[in-house]
Amino acid sequence: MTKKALITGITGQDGAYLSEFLVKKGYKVFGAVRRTSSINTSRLSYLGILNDVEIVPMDLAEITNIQRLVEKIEPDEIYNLAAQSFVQTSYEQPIYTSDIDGIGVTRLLETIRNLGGKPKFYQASTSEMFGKAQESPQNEKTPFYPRSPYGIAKLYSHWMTINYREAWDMFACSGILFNHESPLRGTEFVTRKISQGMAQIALKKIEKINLGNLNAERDWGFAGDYVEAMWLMLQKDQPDDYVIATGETHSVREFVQLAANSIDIDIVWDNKGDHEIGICKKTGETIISVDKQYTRPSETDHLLGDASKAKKTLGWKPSINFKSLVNMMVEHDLKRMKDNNFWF
Ligand code: NAP
Ligand code: F7E
Repeated sequence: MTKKALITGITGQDGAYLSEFLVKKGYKVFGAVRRTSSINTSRLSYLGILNDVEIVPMDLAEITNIQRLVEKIEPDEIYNLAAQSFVQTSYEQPIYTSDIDGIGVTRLLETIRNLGGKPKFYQASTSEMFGKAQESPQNEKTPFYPRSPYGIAKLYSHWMTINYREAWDMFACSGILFNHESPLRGTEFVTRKISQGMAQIALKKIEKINLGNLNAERDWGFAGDYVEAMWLMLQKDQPDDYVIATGETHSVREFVQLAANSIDIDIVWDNKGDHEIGICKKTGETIISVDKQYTRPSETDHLLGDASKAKKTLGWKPSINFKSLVNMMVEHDLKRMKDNNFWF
């Protein structure tokens, strides 16, 4: 029988890649979309799968909506990817972020519990829960120390997912995913901001990119690899939680350097802290500046994941390395800009 999957957050980066993955596997995919003045399905169109999924209206703020929808669709698997996912915004909208990223998950879990606990459930947890990392690398046993309202809301829903698994015997998994990026990444996240900025510099549309903390270190992987891990978790006999990461960490400065290399620019760094600049070696022009508006009130300085458990138990491993990821993102942005394909 055809399996049915309900994906919340289908209009986002991961929602698009997961839809593509599940459609290829033969699933009937339902994609929950919240009401906005213009429905943003551009990522699904970009991957050429908009007509292969069924869009259904659902907001994580509204439990009656969730209940009616899950009851009607009777999915075999629910992937909860919907969230206010931008850390910086969570400092300005901590209550909204807590409601959607925290309580919203409990709304879904309660719905499943009331329906006898049938659909398997995937929760999009995050390395932001490690925040001020207590050890390095971080694995499933590393103590949490979130540093933002986003990380705290996600930690609540992570524990809720575990609690519903233990209390109500539900098949609920939490994937602790480290940063994963792609050409479909939102333009406010640092990787895409850099790849898009470099493409604009190459085509002489802008002169420089303003960034925040260049020293922050992240374990960056490719989103297309990470959605497979979500699916693998729900195919096991027993539900569990898994760290998904590449096992390599790089600074924002390194990302910038490689992205510049992709457009044949070598960067020389000058000054320190808030006054640091990145200069094009050939022309002497400043192409990177630090702007304090992009720094955070409390930062997650260093993340490095240990995905040994996922490798051993799920047979999962990443296929794209850091350098290829950076090149892929800049190349896509260059092509889109040359083609005047402003889908983002
Ligand atoms: P994203 O691109 O920002 O997508 C978020 C999705 O959530 C969008 O489809 C958005 O809809 C939807 N959404 C937001 N508020 C909603 C609400 N109230 N009701 C229903 N839908 C709502 O995020 P992503 O990068 O794909 O990440 C997917 C999930 O993984 C998120 O939960 C994120 O927190 C988590 N995560 C991401 C990473 C990463 O590195 N990407 C790492 C760990 C965990 P609109 O299109 O209408 O805005
Ligand atoms: O920041 C620094 C910034 O916004 C990465 C989300 O998907 O991954 C993502 O959260 C780092 C931070 O992602 C700029 O301070 C410097 O240290 O790209 P980001 P994030 O905060 O790591 C986790 C795993 C999630 O779960 C989240 O949903 O880069 N940084 N300069 C900057 N960041 C931004 N956005 N913009 C800058 O100009």
